[in-house]
Amino acid sequence: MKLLPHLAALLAAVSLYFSPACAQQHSDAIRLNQIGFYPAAPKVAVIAAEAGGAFEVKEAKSGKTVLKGALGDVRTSQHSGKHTRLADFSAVRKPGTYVIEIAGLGKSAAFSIRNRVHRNVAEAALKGFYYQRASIDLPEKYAGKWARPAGHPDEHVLIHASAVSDGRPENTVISSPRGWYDAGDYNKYIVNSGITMGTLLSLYEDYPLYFEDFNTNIPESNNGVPDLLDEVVWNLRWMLTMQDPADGGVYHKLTNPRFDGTIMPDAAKNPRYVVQKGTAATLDLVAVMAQASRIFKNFDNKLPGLADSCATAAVKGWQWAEKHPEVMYNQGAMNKEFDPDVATGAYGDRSVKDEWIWAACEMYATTGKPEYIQNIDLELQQPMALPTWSQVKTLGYYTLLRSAETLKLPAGQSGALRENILSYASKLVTDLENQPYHTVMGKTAQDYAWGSSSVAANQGIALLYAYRLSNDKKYLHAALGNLDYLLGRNATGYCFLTGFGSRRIMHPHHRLSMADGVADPVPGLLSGGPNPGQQDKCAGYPNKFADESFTDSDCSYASNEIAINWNAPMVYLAAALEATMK
Ligand SMILES: [Ca+2]
Ligand SMILES: [Ca+2]
Repeated sequence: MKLLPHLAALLAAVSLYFSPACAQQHSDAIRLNQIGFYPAAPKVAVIAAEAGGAFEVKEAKSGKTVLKGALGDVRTSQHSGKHTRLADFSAVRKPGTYVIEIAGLGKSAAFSIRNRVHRNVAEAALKGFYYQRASIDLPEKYAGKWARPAGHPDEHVLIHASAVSDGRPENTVISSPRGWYDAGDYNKYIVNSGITMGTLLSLYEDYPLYFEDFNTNIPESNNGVPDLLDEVVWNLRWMLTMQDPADGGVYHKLTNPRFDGTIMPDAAKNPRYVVQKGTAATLDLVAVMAQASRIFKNFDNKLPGLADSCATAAVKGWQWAEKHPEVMYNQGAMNKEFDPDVATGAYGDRSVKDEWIWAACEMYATTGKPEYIQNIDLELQQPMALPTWSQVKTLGYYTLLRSAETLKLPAGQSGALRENILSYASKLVTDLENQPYHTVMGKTAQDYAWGSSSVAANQGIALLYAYRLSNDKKYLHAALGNLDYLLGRNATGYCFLTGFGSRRIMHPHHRLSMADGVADPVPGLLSGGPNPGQQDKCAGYPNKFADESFTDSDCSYASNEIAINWNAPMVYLAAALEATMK
């Protein structure tokens, strides 16, 4: 059978010819946003290798050179000591598909220059939440090859011994369906839902018009409510069930005692509990419900009564918190006192000062009643803190700024808010021109915290607020730079959003993606990103450098898990830039 090798060679040649994207091994040393660039935006690639001094931008199809340029000066990474050089091709503005070529290194993968270049990214990142939905079938019509039966109906959830109250003794059954799975696991946590919902609701409030025709092909598409809000409602209705109707307190989480194995949701049968009420969970719920009530007031004909339910829940939660101003969730202490022990994500917090600030700002913005902030130290003279699940005061600042005119905030207060955000943004962009990947993200090793991708995205959001306050394009461009970071211009060379890029995340720590038998991971999910803590001790980390401490392995919950509180700022950054850049 002499023919066979020839046939194989011929087929290989044919496939090489017809799939140029795969045919030519592209150079991994040319790092850039693997999706593309807006025509008018700055465009930068980073060369992470020793290279000659010149680069060319070529049309991908014709190979025609459209720009020849000189590489920038050598920059040295503060994390690894490695050298990089910049290829600035901002001058190429004509829409099209291009590659970058460097003598001795080869070509980059093809990328686009066009308007609305990140629209698909923004839509997919929001659709990522649909794939995380508990208690509902995901049919092929909406979920494609990731279709799956419903899991975790959560209609028979038990009151844990730590959560008993008058009228709800231990093992009382409550119904608490819907919501999103938090991350790679199947539990539902109020605290992490808080920042996630706040970020998505703020995105809507900041860019309402943009979401009028933003369709993510979900069951609620074309129902007269923006799909962003429909997705939020799936989790909002779950959150409402987490409040004890008798006293307004909110259970910290709905959880298995132990994590499920690597199984599909419909195969999970372990008992589920709601555990101890706490001040952080309650105030996070207050903030979300207050914000939701002012938004859904405008959709009362489509979602009758929802805004009122949210407003009532917010007030009841606030009253509970006033009586219990500092009940902390301490899982270790809880496990000593009560059974069964709970070993899932703790989301324990050391301070609820910031939760008080956030809830107070949202209550004030919704009701217009200044008494909500009267006894709260807003900490406006302190440096701004980037939002994380345990530090949420800045979500309140964003809301106060957005509502400054309607609330008629005193000039001193709105000035302090403005100064707070602008001075934070100004520090972010300082020394940008010396950074190895020319990004705000990664200036210090602290940026590479657990879930560092969300640091990049949240910095981008802060920069966008600074841009809208100042109209200074350096902030807009730095925000874009952090999106470039997330989509490939980084020290790992990966595009961190599943389903996108020429160097893709294929093995996130995500039970759904691991158990579904589909090779491609569930799309639209943001990988956590580099984390030098390397707490999972997985094999596969290339080294200990902060900016490279990443491995695309499903064992790597420390660098390659996904989480709703990381996806939300990704949705915000991509959609807000789309709305701004067009
Ligand atoms: Ca809709
Ligand atoms: Ca806190």
